[in-house]
Amino acid sequence: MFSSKEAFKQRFLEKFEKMYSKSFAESTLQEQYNTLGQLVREFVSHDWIETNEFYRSNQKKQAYYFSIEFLLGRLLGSNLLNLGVRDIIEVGLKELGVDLIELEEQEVDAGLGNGGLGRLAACFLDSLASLSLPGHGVGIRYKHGLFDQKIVDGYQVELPEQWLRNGNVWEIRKASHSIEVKFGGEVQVSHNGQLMFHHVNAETVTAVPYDMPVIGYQNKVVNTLRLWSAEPSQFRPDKGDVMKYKRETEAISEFLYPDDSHIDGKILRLKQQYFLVSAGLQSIIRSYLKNNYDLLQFHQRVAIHVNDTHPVLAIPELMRILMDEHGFGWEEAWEITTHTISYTNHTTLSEALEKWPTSIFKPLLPRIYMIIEEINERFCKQLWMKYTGNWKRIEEMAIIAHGMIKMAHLAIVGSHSVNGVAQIHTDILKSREMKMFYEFYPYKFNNKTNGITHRRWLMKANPELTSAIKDAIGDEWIVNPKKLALLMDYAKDASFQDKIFEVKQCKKRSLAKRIKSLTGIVVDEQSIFDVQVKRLHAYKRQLLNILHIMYLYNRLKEDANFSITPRTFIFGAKASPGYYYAKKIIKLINTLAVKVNNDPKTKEMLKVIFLENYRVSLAEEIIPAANVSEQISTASKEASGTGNMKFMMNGAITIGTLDGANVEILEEVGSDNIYTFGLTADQVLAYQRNGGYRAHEYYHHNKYLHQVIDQLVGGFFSVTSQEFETIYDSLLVQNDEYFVLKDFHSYVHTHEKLGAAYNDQNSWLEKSIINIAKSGRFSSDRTIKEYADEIWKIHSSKQ
Ligand code: 26Q
Repeated sequence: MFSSKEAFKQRFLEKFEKMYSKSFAESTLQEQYNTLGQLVREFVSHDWIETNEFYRSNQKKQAYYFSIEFLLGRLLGSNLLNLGVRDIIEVGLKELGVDLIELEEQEVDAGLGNGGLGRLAACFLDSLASLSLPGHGVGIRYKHGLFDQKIVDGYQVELPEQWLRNGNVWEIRKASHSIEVKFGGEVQVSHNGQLMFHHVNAETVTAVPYDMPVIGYQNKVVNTLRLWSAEPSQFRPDKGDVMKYKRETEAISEFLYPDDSHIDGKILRLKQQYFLVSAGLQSIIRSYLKNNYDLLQFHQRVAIHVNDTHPVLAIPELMRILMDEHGFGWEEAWEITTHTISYTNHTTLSEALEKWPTSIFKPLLPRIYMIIEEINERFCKQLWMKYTGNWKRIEEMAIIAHGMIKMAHLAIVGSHSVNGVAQIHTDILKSREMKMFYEFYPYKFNNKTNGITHRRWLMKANPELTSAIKDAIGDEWIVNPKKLALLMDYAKDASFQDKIFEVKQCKKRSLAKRIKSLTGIVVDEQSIFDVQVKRLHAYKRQLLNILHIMYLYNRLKEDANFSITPRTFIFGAKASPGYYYAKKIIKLINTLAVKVNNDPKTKEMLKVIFLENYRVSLAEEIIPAANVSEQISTASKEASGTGNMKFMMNGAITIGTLDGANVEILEEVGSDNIYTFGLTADQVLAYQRNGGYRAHEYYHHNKYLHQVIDQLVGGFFSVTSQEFETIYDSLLVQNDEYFVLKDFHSYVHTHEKLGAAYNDQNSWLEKSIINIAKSGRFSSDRTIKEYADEIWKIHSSKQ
């Protein structure tokens, strides 16, 4: 159907007329986008059916990636790329007077995630399909994704996001596959030869699946992302107050929680988690049984992965289904469950470790609570056998203690694999956060360093770089990204360097245009584009970046001999709505921007840009244009980071701490091609242990640092002196929990080296090419192969 542009044009026009019953001359961009999207979706139907049929008839073991977030972004462009029809369609549309890029921009991002964890899930789906692996996503179809951010007078304002406002061409509602999920009520026990548990008086919610195709890269594989939506049940007995029931039911899939670090223990969040898990599992088991498979072999045919602890109720839910609905005894059910489930940890921040008070949990999920109690009791008995008399240790490792259920403990005990997301993160889990569990279950722990899909983050986001690479080394790297290493032969090649320079300039030019249209500010395309885009968090230290810019500004103002290569500092970041400090940092960036950008003495040298509403589609414009990638978290705090990989793949040079996957980036590119600075994780951990850090000493001993900190509260900005007091206090009154002051000197110095290096363009371009060449290791294809081989034991249909 898309074999020739003529065939495409004809189908496109026919489709348009069918959908809109008017002449194409009257079409709007939105209608054109819908038409194309619908056409593409129908085009993949055949392969979708075939893929499912293939998995079924070949009895393929299937993996399901359960995640509370999938941060997909736009789908049209990446679907066309993966289908291999982008060029034909682009030409065909052009002949109809339609610009494909303009159509792509009609699509609203599917922003069903907060940041790293949700985007990782999206990259994994792309890699699973592209590697012809039987692996699918299971998530929630939030009516509203992550809030839209507006900046008003420098402050973040949140608006409800409305990704479904123009419909969603990629999804198919499958009402006939609906599932009933039960909340509340009580558990009755009966004795009928064996103990039987009945969940009675429960409130029922209907989970309706919406399926989205996940298209592999030119391999005819189409996997499924199944997103569940909560609707009022048809089968609910009349219990009065129908409107209240409807409201409360629909609330379950209404909003994505906008918090990615702080757990506030809201009951609705727990409902979301159980809703996802119960609907997901029941539906997997339903189709499993339809194939006449034996549940005793469940773990040989199905792998279930829980993305952080959010879907960890999959463990007691699978136990419940096996025991209460299918008559299994505890031991058998436990054997099946633990062999089915695997778990990834994404954080060591204690405030982000999920805990639920039993007082909330028990009334909402009484049967699940009983099962967790039983898991806990049996686990504690095992602990007692090994650590007899060591009450303290048992108490610390217990799943339920002091009226709280610790979800990470449940995840470790109820799964066969526990992994961190970068080597240093896994090491920290093993040696600190989860040390006691590692000693008890050493065989469960493993590392799976994160990755990103090079299809979206290189090929789609940067077609110019893609063709430069292809011209040099061919296209083997597309299916085998490690082959990007062939570029090493070109790192010193003057004409390839020129090309890479031209590509970067081209992407900087486009971004500069975008910046102009979004903010009205003109930036110098010759300046260094220095970028920090990620969620706003104290530990990610956007503040360190700001203090450095203030320092540069002061030096330029005060010392006529001080000069720098002109720089454009670009920020993008959303703060959780309730995170007061993070919101102040946004205000600080914007306040600094106004000051710096308008000062006649510095405005040729320094620009500060805050791009509002940072999201996947904006990332695709920003990242290819970056010269410098800021990855400056306090060492030990960033589990992996994935932005770091996207920048590297697009030829930016990292300035970063030895944290998360930066460590592995250093390992790949060598110390000449990345700028590392600051405390190491061990040093940070040692300070935390011995309490030996005195932030104010750094304030007193570094006059530049002293100056910028004073400026936060001293009338330097035209705001009240209270405006940034919280930030000032975090540094000097609260002793700078994230070691901003400690690392300041090292950061400034490293920036100086980096700035000097940029001026030697040949050597800079060489570094840039080496980064691209070495980025193959960070393709999520590598990561997913490791999960598939070592954890899930699933196999490619091409084998
Ligand atoms: C949980 C319960 C209640 C409310 C919110 C949450 C919640 C939601 C999202 C907690 C955490 C998250 C997201 C965490 C996250 O994105 N972590 C990042 O994961 C990336 C992928 O592994 C890593 O690269 C980052 O280092 C890590 O910060």
